[in-house]
Amino acid sequence: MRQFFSTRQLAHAPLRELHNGGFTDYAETPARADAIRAGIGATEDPADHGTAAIQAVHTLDYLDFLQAAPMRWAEAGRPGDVIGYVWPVVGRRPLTFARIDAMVGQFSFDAATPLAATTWDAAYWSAQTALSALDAVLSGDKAALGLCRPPGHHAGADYMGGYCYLNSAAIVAQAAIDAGKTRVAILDIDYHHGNGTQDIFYDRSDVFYASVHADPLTDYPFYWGHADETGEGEAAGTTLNLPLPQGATLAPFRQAQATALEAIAAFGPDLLVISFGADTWEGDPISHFKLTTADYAVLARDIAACRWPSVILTEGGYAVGALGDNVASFVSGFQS
Ligand code: SP5
Ligand code: ZN
Repeated sequence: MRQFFSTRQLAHAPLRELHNGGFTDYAETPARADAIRAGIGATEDPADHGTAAIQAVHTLDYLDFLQAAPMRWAEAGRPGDVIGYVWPVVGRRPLTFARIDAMVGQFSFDAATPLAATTWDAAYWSAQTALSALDAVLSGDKAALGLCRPPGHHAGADYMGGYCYLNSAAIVAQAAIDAGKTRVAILDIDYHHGNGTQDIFYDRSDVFYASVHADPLTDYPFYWGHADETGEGEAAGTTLNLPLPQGATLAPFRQAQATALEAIAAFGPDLLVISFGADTWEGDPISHFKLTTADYAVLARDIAACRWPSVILTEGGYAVGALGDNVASFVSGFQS
C-alpha cells in the first residue's frame, strides 16, 4: 500500500491546551507522526495540489483566519499560541471583527485547539498528504494511506476544534466527487465523533457519513454524534451515528462497524474514505475503549472485504508508544 507523509506536518507543535479547568500538555504531538512512521515504514512525500481542493470544503474567511491569526495574536502582545475564550453560541452571524479574541471565537468551537504560526503549513501538508493518497486510489490502487497529522475530522467548513484545522477526510471526499465519483462514503472509527465531517456533509446526499464512537453524552465533542442525527433535507438518512458506551471492546465495536458497513453497502459508494483513529486502543491516555493492537487488523479486514476503493486517513491516537503498532496492525489487516 502506498503511504504518504510530509515532514512539513511536524512543525505544528503547540505546548499546552485548556482542558478540565486548567492548562495541560498538548496531546496531539509531532511525536505521534514519528511513532506512526516508525510503525508503518517508508512514506512518500505528497504532491502539492494547491488550495483549490481545500477551498472546495472550507470558507475563504476561515482559511484567511488560520493563516493570519497568529500574527494578529502577536500584534496584540499575547504570548504563546492563539486560543479563544468566548464563543458565539447564541447564534453565529457573519460579523467582521478586528479583535483577535472575537475572531478566534468565531472560527473555533473549543479551547483545546491552539493555533500557532506553524499550524497553517502543517495542516496544509496534512491535507496534501490526504489528496496524494486519493490520487493513488483514483489511479487504480485498491487502498492508500495518508498519515494525516494534524488530524481533521473535528474541523468544519469554518471552524477548528479537537486538534483539527483542515478536514482532510472531507477534502478527499469532495475532491473525489469533483474528480467524477458520484457517491462517496466516509467511515469514521476514531474514538470521538467526527462532528466537522458530519456538519460539512449533513445536507449532502452524495456523501454518506457513518461513525462509530464514544457516546457524546459522556465524551467529547458532546453536542454532536447522537444517534438521532441522521442528515437533513434530501440528505435525510445519509448520516449514521453509532455511539458506544465507555469500556467497549472489539465485539461491540466490530458489530457497530458491521452495521455501518451494511448501511454504506446499501448506499453503494464508488469510493470509501476511512477516518482511522487509534484512540480506541485500551491504553489511550484520553479515551475509554478497550481495543487491542491485534483488533485493528480484524476491523481492517472487515472493511477491506467490502472491496470499495479506500483512502485511509489517520485521525487521533494518543498513546504514542503503541501508536505505530496500532496503525501498522490496521494497515496489515487491510492488505491481508
Ligand atoms: C482528533 C481527535 O482525536 N481529537 C480529540 C480531541 C479531544 N479533545 C478533548 C479531550 C482533551 C483531553 N486532553 C488531555 C490532554 C492531556 N495532556
Ligand atoms: Zn479522537
